[in-house]
Amino acid sequence: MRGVAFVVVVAACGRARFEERTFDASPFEHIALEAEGGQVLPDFGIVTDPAASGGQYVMDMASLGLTGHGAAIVTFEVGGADTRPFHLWGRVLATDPAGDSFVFAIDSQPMQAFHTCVNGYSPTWQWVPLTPDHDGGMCLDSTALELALAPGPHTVVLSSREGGSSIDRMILTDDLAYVAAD
Ligand SMILES: [Ca+2]
Repeated sequence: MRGVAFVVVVAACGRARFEERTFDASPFEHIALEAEGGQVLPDFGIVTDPAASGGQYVMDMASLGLTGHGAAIVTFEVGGADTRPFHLWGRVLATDPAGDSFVFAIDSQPMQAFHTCVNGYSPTWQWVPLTPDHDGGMCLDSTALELALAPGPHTVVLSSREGGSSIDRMILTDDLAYVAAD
């Protein structure tokens, strides 16, 4: 039977947040993060939605089109003893091409586009992997990007690329066959 543990992490800004980890017999590590669980800087904002995990999600509140302000910053910790590949999944709302991407970075690694349209558009929440940004943002490739993560603390930064883009929750997993779903 699968269970979850909640680790309280006190961020530098003084806000407590919850990092959820599985602790069943699975050899894999899954780290689930609420997008609204860390720092949210304008023009990003927190929106209430009963269909969102935790009842809230983060939206880029900037005007539609390419923008440059705002961020959601969430810290997490990788366990284990070795650097290994992870996939990142996001629970996103991608209704149309006007608001379907963020800029994404982990730690000091190069920033890249996170296209939330790689599984198509939908009026409801869907899970999508972070993918390599090699198709010019045309959302043609839904192959998950491998992120090499060492044990220890890390920071995810989502910043503005297209106003209206929305994200609810993220899962980092070293189970490279895992497909996130509700
Ligand atoms: Ca959420």
